[in-house]
Amino acid sequence: MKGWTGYILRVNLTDKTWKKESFTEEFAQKWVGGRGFAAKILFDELKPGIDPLGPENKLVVALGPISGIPAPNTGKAVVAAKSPLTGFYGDGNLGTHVASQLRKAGYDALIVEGAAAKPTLLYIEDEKVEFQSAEEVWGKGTFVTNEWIYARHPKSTGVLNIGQAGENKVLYSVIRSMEGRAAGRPGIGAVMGSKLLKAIVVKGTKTIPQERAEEMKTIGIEGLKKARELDQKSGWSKQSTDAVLAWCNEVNGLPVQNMRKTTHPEAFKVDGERLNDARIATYGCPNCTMHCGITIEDKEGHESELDYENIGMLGPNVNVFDLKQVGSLNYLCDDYGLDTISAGSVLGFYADAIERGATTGDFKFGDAEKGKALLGQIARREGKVGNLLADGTLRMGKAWGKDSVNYAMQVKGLEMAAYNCKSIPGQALAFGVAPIGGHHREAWIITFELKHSTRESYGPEKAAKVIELQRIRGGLFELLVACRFPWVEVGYELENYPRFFNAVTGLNWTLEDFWKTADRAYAMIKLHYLREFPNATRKDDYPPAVWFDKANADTEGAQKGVVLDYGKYDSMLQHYYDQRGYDQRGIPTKELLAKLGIQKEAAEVEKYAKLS
Ligand code: PTT
Ligand code: SF4
Repeated sequence: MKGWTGYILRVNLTDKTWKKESFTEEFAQKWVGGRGFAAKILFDELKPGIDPLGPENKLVVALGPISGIPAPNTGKAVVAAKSPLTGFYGDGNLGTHVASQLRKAGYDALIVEGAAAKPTLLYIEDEKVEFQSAEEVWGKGTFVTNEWIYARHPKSTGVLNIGQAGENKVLYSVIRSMEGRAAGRPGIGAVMGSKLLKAIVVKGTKTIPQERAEEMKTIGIEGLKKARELDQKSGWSKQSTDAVLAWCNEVNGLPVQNMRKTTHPEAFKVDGERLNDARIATYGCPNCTMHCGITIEDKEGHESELDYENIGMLGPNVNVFDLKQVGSLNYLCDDYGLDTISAGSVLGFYADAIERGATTGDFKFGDAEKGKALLGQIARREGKVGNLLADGTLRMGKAWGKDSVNYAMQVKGLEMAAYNCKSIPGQALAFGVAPIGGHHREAWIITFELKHSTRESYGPEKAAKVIELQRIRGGLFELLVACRFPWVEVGYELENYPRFFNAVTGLNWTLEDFWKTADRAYAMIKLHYLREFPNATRKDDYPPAVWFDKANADTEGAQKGVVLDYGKYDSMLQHYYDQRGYDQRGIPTKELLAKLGIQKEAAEVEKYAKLS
């Protein structure tokens, strides 16, 4: 089997043992890698109902057949576990040297099970696995932990680590890597923390197996050059992801004041142009020629790396329009290891709830200083407020009672990213049906919707576009595993990816083959969901109620008075289910599951829930 190392490293923290396990070519071709491997492994190995923060949960780090190989933007890894935030499968994707180092060490995936008795650093070097003490950095932030690790290992080493938020099991804590990389929004950092696993350090000395290595080298290097050319021509990385902020503000799609408003006259102060002006350095993931990580100096003088989602949620969503202050809030999230999107949503929701009288407190929209203090309380789970806010918006809304949950900007427990969709139905659907909860990664339909389609439409074309994007973004790129930005941002052709895959594996796949594997991975995640929530309904695929609430419509501007329409949303959802072959609850039918070759998994789910 070429293209895959053919091995998974299984580590048990409880008894400090490890095993090198092989997998079959059938497994490799069926699940490809990344999210596919993680979803299948966790489905097979986790019993439904287990405590996500208990030793029964497992952390999976999974790579794909092109991870770590010099080719456009392959320095990425998928991290996954049962999410403590959403209660079912959750994952994230981050730039890290782990992508190449774990594969050079001879593994396509790492499974971490059990829990350590003391703070631990897991050290992996080929066939050497060590359980080292991390007591010296337990209680410390991710920046100090990184420095501590890099003082002992070269910068090319693969490093994953957590901050205080992960240690204290904040339900939306992330895993961090390198200078400014982060992933695992649904609390995958808390899973590491619950295992007293402070860091994973990986070095490998082998060659990643490739069927046609010379061909791969040529097309990979060509690809890297092409991605750089396309980026330079388009000028995208000048403002990087934040290029979208001014546009979102213009089209009434910006999250302002806990997504109550969709635009703000001061938004320009935190837009891509201002970000580029304030730039002090640029960072990126390994194997990337279009580095998009822009850092600025924050209010306290720290270097803080900002992306659009971070700015949108920690800036306008909490009415903070001072870029340096947004930088400070972002720096603290990075250091504590809090997800910036959920953190911004939590702060916005808290200020909103105080304003509406749902709870009491002294935090107001626009108060960046108090916001910073709150982030510390959250990361330490300090006091009643810190402890509640550490649990995310859904639990906060439930605790405050009455109709508070309606204002929690989340889907399936995961806070939504920085797109305010009360007048953007397709993107609202994309959030509603994102398999792990309110993530924009799966289908970012907003630009298609506003530039090439009819904004008001709830028609089948919107459902079709969501599926097309899910197959590419949540499928192809999460399975292979590579960064999607060369394709999505600068137009690097999708057809290149099967070429890479075929060169490393010797297979002859087309994009169509990837769509089938993508659909299988999505169906698998739905099976995780149904097994954990046997009473799942289509309401679970709805965005927050407030987006349908006339009283919450914009009071001025081009989208004045517009909110989502319940009946029309529901029929668009039905188009999505029909086109995907899902039943009325949004669950794949037995017929579809058989077509995707996952009857065995379906039978397992039927022990707990009904399939149609
Ligand atoms: C992703 C989510 C995003 S998506 C952002 S900004 W974005 C936030 N980044 C955070 C951060 O930073 N620090 C922090 N403490 N929390 C953060 N939470 C938020 O997490 C990221 C880039 C970006 S920048 C995006 S869109 C693309 N995402 C990709 C993806 O998901 N898959 C893929 N194959 N390629 C991608 N390329 C792009 O990578 P989650 P990164 Mg992130 C600091 O993980 O859980 O999926 O949530 O990975 O290495 O930092 O690169 O406008
Ligand atoms: Fe990382 Fe940005 Fe390059 Fe993607 S484009 S690999 S997110 S630096």
